[in-house]
Amino acid sequence: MERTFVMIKPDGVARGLTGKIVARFEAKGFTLVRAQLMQVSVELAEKHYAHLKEKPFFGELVDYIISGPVFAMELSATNAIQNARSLIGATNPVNAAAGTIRGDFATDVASNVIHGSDSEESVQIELTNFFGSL
Ligand code: RTP
Repeated sequence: MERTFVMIKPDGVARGLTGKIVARFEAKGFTLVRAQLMQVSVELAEKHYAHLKEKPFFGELVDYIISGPVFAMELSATNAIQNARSLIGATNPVNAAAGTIRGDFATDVASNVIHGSDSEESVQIELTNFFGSL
């Protein structure tokens, strides 16, 4: 079993999609290990998106991720990282296939409902950043 970090972003929580999204992961075969509804601080937002610091949309991205509570999850499954990315779909909802979370629930790259870690290294960093421990 592998673990991954997935976060329902403020637009997903505000739109009442948390239950539907968790159900999709559970139906696929993921186990929910830890979860918390939490407010992201500016410090955590800037750390989480440090790789995008030079992008013109960085300020908007930070404002968006702190705009309301997020639902942070640790999920476990076989090939959890890749399977979660497949369920989530392409970053830009325009390119996300129907049947994926972004394909079904999002239209805008700037508010694309959900985040999933993209590597084992990111999982370790993000679980530590969001839950305070591995
Ligand atoms: P994520 O980390 O959220 O799963 O997304 P990702 O790896 O597929 O994409 P990444 O390049 O790390 O981008 C992180 C988030 O930045 C926002 N974004 N906005 N306005 C824009 O053009 C733009 N481009 C990216 C998205 O919310 C994306 O998920």
